[in-house]
Amino acid sequence: MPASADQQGSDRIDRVLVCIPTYNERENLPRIVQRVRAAVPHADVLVLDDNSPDGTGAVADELVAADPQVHVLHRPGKQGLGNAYLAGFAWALDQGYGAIVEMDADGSHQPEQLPTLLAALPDADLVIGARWVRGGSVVNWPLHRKALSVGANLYTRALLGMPVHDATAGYRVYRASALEAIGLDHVASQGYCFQVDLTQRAVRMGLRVVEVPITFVEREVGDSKMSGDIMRESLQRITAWGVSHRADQVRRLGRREPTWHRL
Ligand SMILES: Nc1nc2c(ncn2[C@@H]2O[C@H](COP(=O)(O)OP(=O)(O)O)[C@@H](O)[C@H]2O)c(=O)[nH]1
Ligand SMILES: [Mg+2]
Repeated sequence: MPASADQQGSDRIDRVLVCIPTYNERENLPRIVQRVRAAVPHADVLVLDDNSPDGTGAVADELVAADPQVHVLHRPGKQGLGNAYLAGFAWALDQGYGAIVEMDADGSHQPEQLPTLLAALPDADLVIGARWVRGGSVVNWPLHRKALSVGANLYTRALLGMPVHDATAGYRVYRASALEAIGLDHVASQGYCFQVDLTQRAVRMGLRVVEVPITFVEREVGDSKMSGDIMRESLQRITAWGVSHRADQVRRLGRREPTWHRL
């Protein structure tokens, strides 16, 4: 297994697919798709809709009919953000895309910043659009959401010891070869901790993770799907990964082997 997925040399990183998961984003979807198409005209779009009760799926069908660069996967019901992305990634790899983007539908991840993220990909396997780095920011988030995000990142760093400042961020670009190297079959995270899960898998494999500062803008239309269940899943899984990582470190120290977080 090479340290860098780039060494495989098989990626066509100019073949870009922007994956947009949607649950009740009827009003936001046309606007975000139009912004993506304007900001990065060579990128294709894949909408991942979980049978939204508000009819987002029908709106997606209209966009698909109007533009051959827009695609949709209709899924039977709400199965979580991570689950939607896994379906999108499998589709992207099957279709031969070289750069696979994660982007929220609600405008928080500004398509106009995507060229900056893509510009970092030649020297990276995973580019994270980061809020909690110098130059990064969050606009219009209430104090409790900021505190939750900063706290989750501090907790994640403390437990997992990763050299990443915004492991929970959802604006990302993966090289196809990075997703292939990570192997998606064993990823069980369904909700938002999916982001932390893939970050730790990438770091553990020695893939190049680069953070690029972004300005995250809170949605103006529609409701957040963040919930107590999502937070509980994240807390439980990150704690379990942390305990297993620290136990592994102790075992390796006993055998005088290097630990993966010292990159
Ligand atoms: N397909 C799908 N999309 C989801 C699901 N949960 C959230 N999303 C989408 O994920 C993105 C981020 O969700 P959002 O509610 O804005 O989370 P927040 O930004 O953390 O408040 C949005 O595009 C949502 O529509 C889900 O279960 N399935
Ligand atoms: Mg949002």
